[in-house]
Amino acid sequence: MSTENTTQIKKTVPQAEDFLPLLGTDYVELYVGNAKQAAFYYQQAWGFQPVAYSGLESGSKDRVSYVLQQGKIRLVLTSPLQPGGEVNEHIDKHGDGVKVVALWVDDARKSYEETTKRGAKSYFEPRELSDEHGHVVLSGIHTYGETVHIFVERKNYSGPFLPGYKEYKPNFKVKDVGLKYIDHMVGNVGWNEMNKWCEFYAKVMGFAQLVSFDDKDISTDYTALMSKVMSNGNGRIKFPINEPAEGKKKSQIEEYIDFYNGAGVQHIAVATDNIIETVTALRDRGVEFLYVPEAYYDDVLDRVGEIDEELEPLKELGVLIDRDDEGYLLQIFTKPVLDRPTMFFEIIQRKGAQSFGKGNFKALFEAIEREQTLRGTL
Ligand code: TYF
Ligand code: FE
Repeated sequence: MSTENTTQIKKTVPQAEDFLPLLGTDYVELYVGNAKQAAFYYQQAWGFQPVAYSGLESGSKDRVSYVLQQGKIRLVLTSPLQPGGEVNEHIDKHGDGVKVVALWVDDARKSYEETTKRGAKSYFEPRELSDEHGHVVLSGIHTYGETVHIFVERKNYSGPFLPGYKEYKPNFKVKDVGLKYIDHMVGNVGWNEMNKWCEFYAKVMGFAQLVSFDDKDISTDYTALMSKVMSNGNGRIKFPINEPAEGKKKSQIEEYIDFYNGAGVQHIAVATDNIIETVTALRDRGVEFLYVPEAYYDDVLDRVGEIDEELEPLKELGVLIDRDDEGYLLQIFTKPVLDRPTMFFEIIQRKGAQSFGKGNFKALFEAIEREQTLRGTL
């Protein structure tokens, strides 16, 4: 190729070429004490359907994993079958929690190269796995705490999940609750570590900070935390990062860090296109949500203006409402889904708004503080 030609090609390449194109979240894997019962919980309460399984019956002697799906959301629940080892150590230190945030890519080798050459710490080098359904390429890097990202290249694979997993279709089917995809996943990191991890996502993974009016500059009573939102190039992956801040009361982020023994995933926000139906179904099945005082609804419409939904059911369920210049959003938060006050879920319905609910922080953080008071950790 002539130099002239090369120059021409370079000129046509967009300036900020995405060196890590991400197609979406591939799966989220939790290490848990009892995967069978956790799977039952996500099935019965959350409406996830089992799709694949790996364990003794499929030749895995030391660990068992259940793969559950709803909409585009894939959850993997993994437990150890033997003493010792990585999974036990993770559970011993953190309790149940997210180990892997897997990212769907076109090229897992390139994803590994591009990120490790920019400073990512390797979790494992690219490896190819195959079975009768084809092959996948996986690679992995570390992020905050003991959490990792695994790049999943599955364009040459048609099996139910990954090689090593068997299709798993129990006769028992539960009705889904209308969850569609993962909207964002939030990381809690240690004191003064937010910028370091935002820089990691910027430099190592090519993300940019979403400079919205959501930057939580924190010095009120309620919001003893700082947060920035990092997003990948096409906006499909959004990772807000929180750090604790000094406040009048103990930061909810510090409480998390204490109980999780370090940084980790704080909440998984899942999208629905009918939050009233989704939350009603979840509540009927026993999922517990943070309580919001009725007074929140007295003047909420003055703040957010007209909305398509009726206010009464939103108030009855405790759904929060916020607006930005692009539209509005509806959101609600569960109580922690584990005994430790660590991970929880957010249900979110976006009606144009691409922000994260800044207008709700006061009500939300007061609700969290009421729970902290009950735990005696405030
Ligand atoms: O993801 C977000 O930014 C919102 C708000 O501890 C939020 O869901 C921020 C911090 C937090 C809980 C919720
Ligand atoms: Fe959120």
